[in-house]
Amino acid sequence: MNSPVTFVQEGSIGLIRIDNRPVNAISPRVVAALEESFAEFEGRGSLDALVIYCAGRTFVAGADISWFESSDFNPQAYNRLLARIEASERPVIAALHGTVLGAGLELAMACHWRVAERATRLGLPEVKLGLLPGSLGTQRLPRLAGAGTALDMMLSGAMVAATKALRDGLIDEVCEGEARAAGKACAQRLVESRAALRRTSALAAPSPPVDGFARYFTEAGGKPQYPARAAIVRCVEAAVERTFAEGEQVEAREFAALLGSTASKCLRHLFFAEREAARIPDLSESSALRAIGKVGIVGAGTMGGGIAMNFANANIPTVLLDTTEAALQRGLDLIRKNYAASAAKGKLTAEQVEQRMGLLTGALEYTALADCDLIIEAVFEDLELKMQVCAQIGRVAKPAAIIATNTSTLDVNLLARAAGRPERVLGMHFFSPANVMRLLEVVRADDTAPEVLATVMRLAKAIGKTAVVSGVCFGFIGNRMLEVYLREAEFLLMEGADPERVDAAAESLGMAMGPCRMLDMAGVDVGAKVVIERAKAGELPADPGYRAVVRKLFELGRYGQKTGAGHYRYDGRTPIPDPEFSAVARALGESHGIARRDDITGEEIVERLFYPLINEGLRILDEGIAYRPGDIDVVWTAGYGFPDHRGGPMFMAEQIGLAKIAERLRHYADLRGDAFGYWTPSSLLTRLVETRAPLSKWARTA
Ligand code: 3H9
Repeated sequence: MNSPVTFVQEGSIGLIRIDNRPVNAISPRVVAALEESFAEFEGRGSLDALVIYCAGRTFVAGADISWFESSDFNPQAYNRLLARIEASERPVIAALHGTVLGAGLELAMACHWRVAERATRLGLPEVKLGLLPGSLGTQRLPRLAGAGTALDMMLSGAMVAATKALRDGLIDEVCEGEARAAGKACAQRLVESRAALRRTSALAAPSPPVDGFARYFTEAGGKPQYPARAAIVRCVEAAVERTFAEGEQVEAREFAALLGSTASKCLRHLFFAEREAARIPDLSESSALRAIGKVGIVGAGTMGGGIAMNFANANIPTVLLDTTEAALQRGLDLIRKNYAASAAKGKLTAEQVEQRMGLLTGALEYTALADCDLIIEAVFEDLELKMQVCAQIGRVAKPAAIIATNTSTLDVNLLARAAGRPERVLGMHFFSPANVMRLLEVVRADDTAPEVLATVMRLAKAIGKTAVVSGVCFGFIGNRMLEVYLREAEFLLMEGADPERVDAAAESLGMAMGPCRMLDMAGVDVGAKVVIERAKAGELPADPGYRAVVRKLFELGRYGQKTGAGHYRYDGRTPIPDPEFSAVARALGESHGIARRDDITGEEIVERLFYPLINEGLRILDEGIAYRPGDIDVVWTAGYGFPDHRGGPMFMAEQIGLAKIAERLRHYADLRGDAFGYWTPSSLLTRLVETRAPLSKWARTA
């Protein structure tokens, strides 16, 4: 196998080139090869300087994250190499391009000079993996850029532009051309000027941040589920108060502790799960992809407008269609308002707002969609209406166009047939607000052509979405599991647990918002209409106690935040416990023969909300609706506020133990009766428990 690192000599300059695609991640193999190449430079005493650069699209974007899972992971060899590079008596220049991240930036900071192409972005994103920079980033960055800037970068994990990095002292030069050539030119200049070598570890210890460490500790301590945050602050404090060597020890200790933490394991799992989700098992690499040069959206409401913004943001011309001039104008005005809000926060310039608005065209006639490559219907969630809209789109769309429905629950196979060309149709389920939420469920219908699916998955990435493929079933992956969760929340309410207790229990697990507050925010009416339609279609148990709460709230006009009352009363957006709701829940419980209990604990609430949801997730896997457990984790963490530090419901299930979950499901079946069958452990759960097979390794065989 070719070495991922090569050394060449050009005149009196040595060049080390790292080529370990896709992102030149540091692995044991790269460390060994780098050591070898650096030794070669050290051995050639006639050379004046060394340039380190990378092939491909980026400089080193970090350590190879899969390396952390191996039992012999140890950053020491890499750290020693960085110390050796820094100690070199001849100048070593890092020539940067692409995304210089984690161990890559740590390598750059160990060099004596850093030159970066203008489009380069730099960052220490370890915190997003529940880690901290473990190759002296916590010690070198504060010395270069100051403690405050270092803390901001490491606690956010965000990338900074080369121009800002230059202002902050993190790099020394921004070049216009290619990094390699600029690196060589720097090397020559440094040699000629006999400039003293600047070793980062030898720089004076940084001053503390302007407003001290207390604020950072308080903020980090407020998020104990993310232990990396406080650990980062402690490391920077060590950089300020102690010697470099002592700081090194603090960092090593903290890094080792985080590596074994549950939060980090969960976040690392999600990193790979998100990328794995983009791979479709039965699609060949060669599935021909189509360029999407123009998009059409039917329905200029909140959803349609939000969807349109995604495309305008990605510089794709978009036609927005509605039935009346007034509806269209309202939609466009709302988009402008959203962009103006971003501009007010400094996220967009006035020119960018105009440029994006300029990409949006309003239309009243379907013929305006004739040259679109992708047409998404985003009309009201009503099967009849959506069938009509799909049929109309099918009549005007060009033959190669892809037609997508933004339904959140309906049968995509029916809509695909209504469009008259089912092989060109799939679901694109955006989450509200569609311009903000990063999840996109891509629904593969029975006849969807591989090329159509592959094209939409690639497009999803281009517009910054985290896409997961789902098969066709009610609610797809996310809403089908949500139904289970909300149903159980309702039974708890009717048994006497108040909304605030139900929400507090869900939030104690880490959910962004408990089920009652969430439904009040999303709209009780929206949830109720789905339940009512499904009941009409005979898809729900006939028992009138089933989902009785949402139906009653709808009947009472308690739609949630928008009407000032739902499960709570609202003062603006602030929920206030409401005795009127408690009376409603009590009356419902009595009329449906649900026994009232006053011994419901927080633990019971958590188990009853999440264990049936996990059970449903396993059914979804067994039926082939989701390809893998990680896909379900991505749906719930990216779209439903499930805590990422728990890795998603399926990853959490494995941590809890599948046998325990099966046992508790049976316990609640005994306690509550199993009239609806949902306390019965699913067949996959039973099989996994019996065979003691890990869920994470499960893969569909059919
Ligand atoms: C670290 O450095 C610790 C050190 O301080 C101390 C220890 C020594 N490892 O995202 P993409 C793969 S912690 C392994 O789709 P993009 C990725 O799985 C690390 N694999 O592309 C995918 O593979 P596939 C700190 C990695 O253009 C492919 O590359 N660094 C890694 O949208 C393309 O990735 C980070 O946390 C990795 N580090 O975005 C950076 N990175 O095609 C994490 C990528 O088989 N990475 N892959 O699915 C990123 O943020 C983005 O990947 C990046 C490119 C911005 C680089």
